[in-house]
Amino acid sequence: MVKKLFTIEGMHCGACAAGIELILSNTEGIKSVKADYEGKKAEVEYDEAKLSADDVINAIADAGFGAKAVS
Ligand SMILES: [Cu+2]
Repeated sequence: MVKKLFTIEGMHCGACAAGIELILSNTEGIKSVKADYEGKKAEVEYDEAKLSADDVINAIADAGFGAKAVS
């Protein structure tokens, strides 16, 4: 498992953050998600054997938001 921080674009309220958490936590390979609307970021814990950072970014894009990995 790795924990990675992503910056999120397009969240306009706390419900957006909750939506990201819900969608990502239902994504295979993702263990936990903490989305922060105020901070415009999300911390995602995922199985790097199943997903890459790009896969996480794609899952966030499918939820309707832009994401970038924070290195
Ligand atoms: Cu919203």
